Formats: sequence, structure tokens, C-alpha cells
Amino acid sequence: MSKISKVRAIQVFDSRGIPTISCKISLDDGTSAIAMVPSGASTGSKEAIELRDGGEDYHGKSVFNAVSNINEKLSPLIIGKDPSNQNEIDKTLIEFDGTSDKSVMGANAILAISIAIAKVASKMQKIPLYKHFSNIYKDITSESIDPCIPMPMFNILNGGEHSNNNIDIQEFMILPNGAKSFKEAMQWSVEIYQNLKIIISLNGHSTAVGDEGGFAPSLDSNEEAIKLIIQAVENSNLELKQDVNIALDCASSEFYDGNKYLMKGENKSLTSSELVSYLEDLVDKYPITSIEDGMDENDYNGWKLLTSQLGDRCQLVGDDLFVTNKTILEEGIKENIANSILIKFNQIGSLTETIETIDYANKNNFQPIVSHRSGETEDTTIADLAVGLGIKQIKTGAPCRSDRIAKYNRLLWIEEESSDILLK
Ligand code: 2PG
Ligand code: MG
Repeated sequence: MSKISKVRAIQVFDSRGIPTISCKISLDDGTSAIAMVPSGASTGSKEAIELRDGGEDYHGKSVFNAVSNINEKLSPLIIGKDPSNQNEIDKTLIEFDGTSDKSVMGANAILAISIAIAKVASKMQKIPLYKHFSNIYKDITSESIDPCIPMPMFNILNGGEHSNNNIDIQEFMILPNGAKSFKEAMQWSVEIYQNLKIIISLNGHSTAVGDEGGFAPSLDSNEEAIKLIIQAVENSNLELKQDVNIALDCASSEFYDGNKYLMKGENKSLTSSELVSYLEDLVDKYPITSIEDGMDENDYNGWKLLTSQLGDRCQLVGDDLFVTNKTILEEGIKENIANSILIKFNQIGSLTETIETIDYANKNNFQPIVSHRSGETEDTTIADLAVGLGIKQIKTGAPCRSDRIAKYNRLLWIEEESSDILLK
């Protein structure tokens, strides 16, 4: 078995032009792989710590300290190790950091190594990355998993923290649920996306895009955004409900002041129960099958109400609520809130912990959804992660901009090359 011979990190840049980490791991057999970490804008308060330098350069966002943590402190811990032992390597890095939020070494530093290890191990074994992820899942959980192609959730209209328009809901997504293959899901979605562009333009709005490649026009209300999308689906000769459904990410922690939900775009100030009624009304009127972060991450009473009112007919996804953290998910399940969890590996900071959270979700009938961050790179690891771990849904932005499209293109290749791995 080959051994790790070199670990080297540098500062690179994400899709927003903000510094991030790239880490290259080389083996003594000449194999090497590079990984890059993503970064969020609407972050949950309990996420693992992304180490940034502060100060004036790069608006305080440089990551040189985290980079030197990799090159000087973490690298010596793993030189000489077998890269196929993901669990042992991750645990070594986590123990060395010694904190529950990875604030000493930085979750961005630990995750950069963790992903690069998985990539180089798959290359060493000459197997696709998704297959290696299935193997790691078995090592960590002792359970076998059937790979699948996840159903994509395309964020085609951006609001909230991902644009400077007046829309309070952060993401308006389409789910091509009726598609028979990933290829067909892509065709439907790019056609809807292009039709939406025409409609937005005909209505006299800007067709500039937000951070995740969706259009970001200023509109009168969240409902107007939904109506434009519905028109785009109809203009694409597709049937709502049967072929295409709608999903929202409210990211409501961003407009909660600790007491009320302030929807500035609509001049509304809502209590938790009023926001639940507002969302219920949208679900009654439109084919909305999934709502993420409908309530603030600390508004457990609001979450309980939302779950009791909508939980039996809508997927309720916890993102800022659970931050890919198994302990927080355990609490949520006890409290009976939500029924699905968003999975972002940089919220927790290592692949092993990400897989442990997914395993826990699976065992408790919580749907895991693999997700990008709003600040992304050309790294496509999440596509393989979703396939290898048999995860049925992925959200990775609009069918536009290479930082988003790179993941969808990777899924097209996996479908092309593996006739036994099917769209869920
Ligand atoms: C979200 C994500 C990704 P961010 O809220 O789900 O879409 O956004 O990375 O800014 O947290
Ligand atoms: Mg979210």
C-alpha cells in the first residue's frame, strides 16, 4: 500500500473572489490529488469555525494562518500514513485540534486535508471517488449502501444574502421529479432556466444573477418569484406537480430579530405562528414540496409548529438548524422538529463526521440532502459524495456558472459511465 509523502496547501479563491484553501496530497507512488473547500454566506451560528486572518488585507478574509497550520502542524501528523484509512486520519487531525468546533486549526484546514485524502485514496486504488465513498461508509458504519444519482434541486431565483435584491426568501428551486434520468433532469431544468430569463426580461427586470447562478431581480413579493417560475415551467411544456415541483430555502435566521420575522421586501413583521401560516398558504397554493430553514435556528417552538402543520405533506429541511452536526440532529429528532437534514461538509469540518451524521439521519428516517455552499470552487467532490452514499437529493445551485455546473457535469458523466447507478 502506498503512503502519504507530501501535504502542501496554498491560498486560492472561491466563486465570490474570497480566499479559500487548496490542499494537495502526494503519495510515494507518484499519485496526487487536490481539494478545495467551499464557504457560506448565510451561516448557522453553530457551524465549525472557518479560520480567517482578519486585518486589512483581503478585507480580513485571507486564510494564511489556516494554510500554515496545514503545512507546518497537521502535515507531519499524517506523513507516512495509508490514505485509505480516512477515519483514522480525520480522528488524528480532530484530536490534535482538540476543540469541538475546530477553532484552533480551523475547520477549513482540517476539511481541506480530509477531502484531499479521499481523492488521493480513490486514485491510488484506481476506483471512482463515489465508489471509494461507498467503501468509507461501510468502514465507518458497517452498513452497505446502494449508490444512486441524486435528484437535483436547482436554485434558479436568488434572494436573501445571496443577492442585493429585495427578496427575503433566499432560494427558489425547481425539482424535476418526473425526469427518468439525470440527463433528462438537466434538459428540463436548463430549458426552464432559459425560459425564466426570457420572462424576467419581458417583465422589465434585470437578468443579472446572484451568488448561486439564479436570477436576482427585485420583485414585489416572494409569491411573485414563485409565479414567474411557474410560468417558466409551463412555457417549457412541462407539468407542474407531475414533472416539476418547487422547493424553497427561506434561510429565515437571516431575517429573524429574536422576536419577529422581518420580511422587508413585503413590509411584513411576522410572529412564528404567522410565518407558519404564511408558508402553509404558499404550500396550499403552489406545488411546493420542500422548505428549508422555514424557521430560525433557535426558534424551536416555531419549528415544532411548522412540523406539526406541514410535516406530513412537505419535506422540512434543517440547515442552519442542524449544521451537519450529529449531536444537534439528535436533539432535533427528540424534539420532533423537521424531517430532513442538509449536509454541508464544511459545517462540521471532516468527511468522517459528515458520514456519521448521514448514517444517523438514515437510521432515523431523516432524508439527507447533500449541498454546496454559496461560495464554491471547481471542486466537484459533493457530486461523488451524494452518489457513493446513496443520497437521494443534491442542491448545488442554478444550471449556470461553472462553480455550480461543474457538479452537475460530473453527475452527467457518472450516469453515462455507470448504467447500474440510477436517478432516484
Ligand atoms: C444554504 C447555502 C447553500 P450558504 O443556505 O443552504 O445554498 O447557502 O452557503 O450561504 O449558507
Ligand atoms: Mg440553507
